[in-house]
Amino acid sequence: MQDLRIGIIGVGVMGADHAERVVRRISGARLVAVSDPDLPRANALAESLSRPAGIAEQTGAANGSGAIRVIGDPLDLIADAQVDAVIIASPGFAHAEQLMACLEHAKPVLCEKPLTMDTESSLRVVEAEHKLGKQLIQVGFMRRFDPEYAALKELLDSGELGRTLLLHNVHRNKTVPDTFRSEMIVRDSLVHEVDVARWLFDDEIAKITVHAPKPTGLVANGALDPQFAILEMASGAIADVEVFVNFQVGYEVRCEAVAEKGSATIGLGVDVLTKRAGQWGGVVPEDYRARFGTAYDIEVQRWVDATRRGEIDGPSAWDGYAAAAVCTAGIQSLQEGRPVEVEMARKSEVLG
Ligand code: ISE
Repeated sequence: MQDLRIGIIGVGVMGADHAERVVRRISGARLVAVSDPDLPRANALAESLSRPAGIAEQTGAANGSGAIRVIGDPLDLIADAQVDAVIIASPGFAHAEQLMACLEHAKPVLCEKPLTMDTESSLRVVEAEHKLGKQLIQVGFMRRFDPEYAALKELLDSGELGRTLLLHNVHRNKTVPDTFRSEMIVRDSLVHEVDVARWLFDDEIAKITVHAPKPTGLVANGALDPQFAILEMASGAIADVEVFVNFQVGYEVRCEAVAEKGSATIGLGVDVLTKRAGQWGGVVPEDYRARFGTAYDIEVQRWVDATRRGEIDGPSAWDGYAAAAVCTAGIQSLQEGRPVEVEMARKSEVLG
């Protein structure tokens, strides 16, 4: 079978990380094109990845992949006959149009979260995909591919601990850029735990309350950071989430599930404990690329393998839509200071 020829849209932090992953670590796929409004950035990345690793002066093929083209307009990349499948790592506001173009050209796509910016546009994407009669969209909720989260899911699903009653989640970033405002904390960060709660409970979120304690004094842009969300599942279970994106220390993501006959915690970061200079401890990862590197590798490899079989293997457009509906309600809760019911269509009505 031929290698899957991949085009990546957006080569900022995550897109560049995926580009390197596809070129250096993923089998059965080749990176053939990138697109980014920052052309010098796209050119530099394409050039560096078109060279074999470690040989800076030489140009030409890397892993037998050939040169990586830079295509200015993301819609041209999607339409390009040499691109079989697309990774969207552009900012969320660009996703709806790019996803619709992928559907129009029948291109399988791995789309970073959020699926789109709000409930309505996400539903339009779900409906357009459904009309095609084939799942082409997978959403980049990478926690589902992290070995620790996967083990937690397996344990909870086994029933060994009885029914799961509560989830306590912590999601902390070292810092974020000034452009990262209160709504983005919901739509781009909390959205991960929205998906985790839906996935671990295998249930929809019926109501969300987002509380904003007095913010840290260390952000200049007035963002409400940290935030504390309560997610009420349709079945009556509850998840709470602390999101704190200017924690200063490093990247920390934890999840504790409390069940009828025990609890289980992941994300303690207990790797190598060292003792030196009168102190003991370990390392806090700098960011999500370090913490979830393995999860991203597994996610992209499984997406490539599934795409070559004509399938998806991970969170669907529906999962992206459900998360968008919860985040839309979450932003309203943050603005109005009250719990907000999640408004979303019934799955059976949309997907039959
Ligand atoms: C970022 O976009 C991510 O997806 C990270 O996983 C998350 O921790 C971060 O808050 C987001 O900005």
